[in-house]
Amino acid sequence: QYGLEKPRGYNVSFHYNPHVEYHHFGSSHPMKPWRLTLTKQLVLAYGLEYTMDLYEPRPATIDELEVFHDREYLSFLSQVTPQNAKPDDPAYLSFGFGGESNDCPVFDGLWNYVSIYSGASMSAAQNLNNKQSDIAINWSGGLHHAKKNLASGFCYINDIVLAIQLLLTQNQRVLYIDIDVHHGDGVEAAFESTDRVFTLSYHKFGIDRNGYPFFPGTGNINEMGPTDPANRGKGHSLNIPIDDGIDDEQYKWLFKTVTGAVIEKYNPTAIVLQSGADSLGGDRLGRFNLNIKAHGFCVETVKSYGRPLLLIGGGGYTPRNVARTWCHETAVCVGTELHNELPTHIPYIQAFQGAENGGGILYPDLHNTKRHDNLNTQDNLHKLVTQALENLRYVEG
Ligand code: TV1
Ligand code: CA
Ligand code: ZN
Repeated sequence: QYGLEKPRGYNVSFHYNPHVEYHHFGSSHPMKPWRLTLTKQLVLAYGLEYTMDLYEPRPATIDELEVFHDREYLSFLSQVTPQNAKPDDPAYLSFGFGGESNDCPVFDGLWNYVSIYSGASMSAAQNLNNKQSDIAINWSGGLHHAKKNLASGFCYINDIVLAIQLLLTQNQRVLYIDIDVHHGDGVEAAFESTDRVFTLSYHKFGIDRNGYPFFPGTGNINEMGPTDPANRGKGHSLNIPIDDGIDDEQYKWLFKTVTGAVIEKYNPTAIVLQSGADSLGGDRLGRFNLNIKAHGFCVETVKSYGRPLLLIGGGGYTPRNVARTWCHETAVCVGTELHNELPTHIPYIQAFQGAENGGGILYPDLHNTKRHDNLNTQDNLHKLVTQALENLRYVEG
């Protein structure tokens, strides 16, 4: 059933509601929904819309979101506005809003924003369920930190958990893979008590010079889910902690070796890949040194296993490179190669032009923007892989 190269290529669907673009977290906030406008413009400029089925999904309803989130949290989230918000209301802070970091601000249209990106992930999962698509894409989703009653790390609703819940109605085992530079803690926690979902996250892990852990501070190699031997979910999480500055060859080897072992052992019938673009070199919040094609290699690798695939976005804080990467990965899904010279007639072309913006090409060398020395030695990475493979002992295919 799996692994056979399909002669006609893959049916790819693109789930996107353009209203998501017009939301603003606040002027200095690193999360910029208009990176999705840039992504869409590149996808259109390369003509990729003719190679996929396009969907404009409706927003999710509060009842649909309640499959994962608590009712009290949802009713607060659906009613709070910048005008009526009371930062001294105990509910406000306890649900994760505002606070000192202001990672999760209350902004205009917040409820609209969260129900749009969630609706798109659910629409993508439904397309896989009814076999209309082999690969379904939602670049506006991937908000992996949200908990059932807590906003965290720019994430309010966990669209990934909701999509996986839908996939579980048709699949015995779903594999979740997360290449965002941050640990996919919310998805891991949501499925910690089941063996029907395996979560695998690659991320920066460690304490900074200033003594703060890299957000969210979890995801060391020894964190494999619950330790209670009676818990079905024991050992069904794998975390790959990585240090600053990892390069293309190291990451590709690490990803291929570990992901390959997990897929072969767990044998999932569907895969969800969170393709956060903050693992790229030069990302405003990231620490890695990956180029676009090395990031895309992860999509190629997962695609090559031929299982139904839900591909979603996530982090990514240098918008022009987020757009380049997700456009490239859309092309990887449909199986075409894109020319390096960007089409010049596209809106927002200035965002990609000039030496500091990547010189008008699709694949600029992001090593040139490197701000982080590579602290990963071959020896460390080999030990990490050995430990990772050992951690798979609880998995029965
Ligand atoms: C408002 C304005 C909020 C400017 C937040 C960077 C800002 C950050 C801001 C920021 C920022 C974080 C923490 C600190 C925990 C807090 C989408 C001890 C310039 C999936 C979320 C990172 C990543 C949260 C989300 C992190 C994702 N980094 N400027 N906030 N406290 N929060 O460290 O995984 O990509 O940075
Ligand atoms: Ca990750
Ligand atoms: Zn991230």
